[in-house]
Amino acid sequence: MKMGVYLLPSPAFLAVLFVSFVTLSVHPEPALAITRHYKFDVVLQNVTRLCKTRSTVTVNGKFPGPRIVAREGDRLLIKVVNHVQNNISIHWHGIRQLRSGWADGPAYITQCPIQTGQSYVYNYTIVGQRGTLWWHAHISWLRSTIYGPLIILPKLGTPYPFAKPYKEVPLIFGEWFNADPEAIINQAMQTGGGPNVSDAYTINGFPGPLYNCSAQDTFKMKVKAGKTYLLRLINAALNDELFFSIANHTLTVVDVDAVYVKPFDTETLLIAPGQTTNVLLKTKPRHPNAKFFMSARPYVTGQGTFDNSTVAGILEYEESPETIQSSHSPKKLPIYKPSLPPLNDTSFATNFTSKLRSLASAEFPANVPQKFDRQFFFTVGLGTNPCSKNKTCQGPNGTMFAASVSNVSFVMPTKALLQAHHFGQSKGVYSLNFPTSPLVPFNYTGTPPNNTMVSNGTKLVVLPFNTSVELIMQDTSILGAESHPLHLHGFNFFVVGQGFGNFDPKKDPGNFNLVDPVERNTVGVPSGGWVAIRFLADNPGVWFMHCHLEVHTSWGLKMAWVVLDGKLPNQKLFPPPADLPKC
Ligand SMILES: *[C@@H]1O[C@H](CO)[C@@H](O)[C@H](O)[C@H]1NC(C)=O
Ligand SMILES: *[C@@H]1O[C@H](CO)[C@@H](O)[C@H](O)[C@H]1NC(C)=O
Ligand SMILES: *[C@@H]1O[C@H](CO)[C@@H](O)[C@H](O)[C@H]1NC(C)=O
Ligand SMILES: *[C@@H]1O[C@H](CO)[C@@H](O)[C@H](O)[C@H]1NC(C)=O
Ligand SMILES: *[C@@H]1O[C@H](CO)[C@@H](O)[C@H](O)[C@H]1NC(C)=O
Ligand SMILES: *[C@@H]1O[C@H](CO)[C@@H](O)[C@H](O)[C@H]1NC(C)=O
Ligand SMILES: *[C@@H]1O[C@H](CO)[C@@H](O)[C@H](O)[C@H]1NC(C)=O
Ligand SMILES: *[C@@H]1O[C@H](CO)[C@@H](O)[C@H](O)[C@H]1NC(C)=O
Ligand SMILES: *[C@@H]1O[C@H](CO)[C@@H](O)[C@H](O)[C@H]1NC(C)=O
Ligand SMILES: *[C@@H]1O[C@H](CO)[C@@H](O)[C@H](O)[C@H]1NC(C)=O
Ligand SMILES: *[C@@H]1O[C@H](CO)[C@@H](O)[C@H](O)[C@H]1NC(C)=O
Ligand SMILES: *[C@@H]1O[C@H](CO)[C@@H](O)[C@H](O)[C@H]1NC(C)=O
Ligand SMILES: [Cu+2]
Repeated sequence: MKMGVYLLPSPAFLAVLFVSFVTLSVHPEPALAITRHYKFDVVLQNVTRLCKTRSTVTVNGKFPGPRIVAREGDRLLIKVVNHVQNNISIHWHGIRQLRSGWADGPAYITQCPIQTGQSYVYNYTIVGQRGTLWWHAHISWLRSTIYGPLIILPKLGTPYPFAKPYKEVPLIFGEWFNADPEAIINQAMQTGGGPNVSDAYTINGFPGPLYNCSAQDTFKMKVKAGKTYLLRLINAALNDELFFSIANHTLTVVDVDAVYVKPFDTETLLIAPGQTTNVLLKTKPRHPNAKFFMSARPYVTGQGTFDNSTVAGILEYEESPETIQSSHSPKKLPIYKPSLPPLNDTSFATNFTSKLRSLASAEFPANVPQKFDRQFFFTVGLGTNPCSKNKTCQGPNGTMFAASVSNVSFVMPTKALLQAHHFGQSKGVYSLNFPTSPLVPFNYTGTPPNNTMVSNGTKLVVLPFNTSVELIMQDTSILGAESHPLHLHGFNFFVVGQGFGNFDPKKDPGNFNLVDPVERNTVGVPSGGWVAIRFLADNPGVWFMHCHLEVHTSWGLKMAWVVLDGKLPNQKLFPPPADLPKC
């Protein structure tokens, strides 16, 4: 049996452990921030799942990739060396990157890709964040195998706002494809059709026993009775939001996207690609003489085909001395399965997300902008592009699938936007005319318009430093309403309101929560509904915003914000690093 057991030692132990391969800066005092060095070699590795072996692009030959552990306040220097034929870039998902936008990672947005044989040192400091984030490739579909946890421990001497867990365990969900994901998306972009769906979901890289030829590849978590474990859940799946539950155990949600929330109990949770959720798992007081599945399967509202399979890991209790003395064979223990919501359970999704509230304590306040300087109304959804004359296309009615924000399907530039902005060379690269609201209003969630064609361009919004922004994102029913997990780089935002149907600018703002709304970096725009977010544009740079369903991003559901430097020296983007890749 492959034992996929990943147990994190307690934070105090980690501090000692890490000194062995971390270069300390000049101050060895433990309370001070340190610089942590990592090296990521991007290499091919044969990986076997579901009895199929595939040459896979990995970091350091590992799938999932290595775990980064740091403390709030630390600087990270991560040297990425590209040994494969693909272009590479890596994004540190959810890290604020204050003034260090050069290290954010999305290819052609903040940097040119790291080409074969080249390297780049990502250099950034973790400021005001603690919890679970993650890192992943941010070019094409390479994040299907290039991803891993990024764990931020609180500063030494700052306890968690909940009882110290006995152990901490990252659980990272992914999607496994038997075919090469790069070939899948390249073919789909050629034909205009929907890409092939995954063959399995995974937990820490393992599909588990519910798939054919997979029982050997099961993530197992061994626990002691009567303890509290902190599970750090990360959804790294490419295209699917997931429900997750552990049979016979209740979970307490304490943190999302590296921000503490008011704790609440739930049997099942929902996690969108890009999101993270920390939960406390209290184990049973005594060995239950049973094993328990930890299962995930998708939440789907769209109309296309999808991977409807279920991944399971196994929660096992360690034998107590009494059990070992008794004659039971542990192999014969019964195994319980959780019941997960139906695949289309929008009422569960709505109920769950409405429970998420910022902790909003004196120590961890919710700094919700109480007013806004600029308001934006964006539609998000699918659409089509025409098929070229001598081609047959596999999108709706012989067209090509597309997706857009406010009917602008984003065209990737061939130069990085941040360089173009910083060096005043935007001409021919991007324009600053992204519409503040749709140019042609329509009944967004009613009968779709006959013409589903999108426009396109590399259009951005410019914001002066410290602008407070309110943004309403409205799903459309063009080609079917669908939930879209929207991710904003460079900021956390507050989710001040959400609802179904069309946003009503007269009635809805009256119900906004400006006291303790959840603060995060990725939010699901409800299927056939809208969400309202607020953020303070206090981070100069060029910041990508996109759907974290990778297929929608490929189709153009993305745009970017330019935040200008402020007047003070500490309000300006750092100069570009010398090794910044060139296009
Ligand atoms: C992967 O397997 C192929 C075929 O067995 C082999 O030629 C290749 O060297 C392997 N690659 C790696 C990185 O081990
Ligand atoms: C990291 O970035 C900071 C801010 O730009 C800079 O002062 C420092 O020299 C950089 N460190 C390395 C090793 O490049
Ligand atoms: C697990 O839950 C099932 C269904 O609620 C129940 O029948 C069973 O007794 C429970 N088993 C344990 C060991 O808690
Ligand atoms: C998954 O989808 C396939 C193909 O549409 C269908 O045959 C199967 O019953 C579905 N399985 C589940 C568990 O819904
Ligand atoms: C969910 O799917 C079930 C079974 O396919 C269907 O009967 C039900 O109407 C669907 N519910 C919603 C809200 O779409
Ligand atoms: C919402 O969640 C609460 C608590 O888990 C539950 O009691 C209630 O039935 C749920 N409501 C819906 C509509 O699912
Ligand atoms: C369409 O056909 C013309 C003439 O045969 C050819 O030159 C062109 O490359 C084709 N375009 C596409 C998109 O296949
Ligand atoms: C495809 O064409 C049919 C018949 O003309 C029409 O009813 C349908 O709405 C079209 N679908 C899309 C997605 O345009
Ligand atoms: C929009 O469409 C919905 C669903 O068809 C309908 O109930 C609603 O009245 C429409 N709204 C407007 C303003 O036309
Ligand atoms: C959309 O197409 C239908 C059927 O062809 C037609 O009856 C309707 O008037 C069209 N609507 C618009 C807004 O053009
Ligand atoms: C953008 O739209 C124009 C006009 O419809 C079209 O010719 C072009 O192919 C589109 N570009 C992309 C990248 O989709
Ligand atoms: C890699 O990136 C460079 C710079 O943008 C580009 O010229 C080249 O075509 C890319 N190579 C591949 C294989 O995509
Ligand atoms: Cu989407």
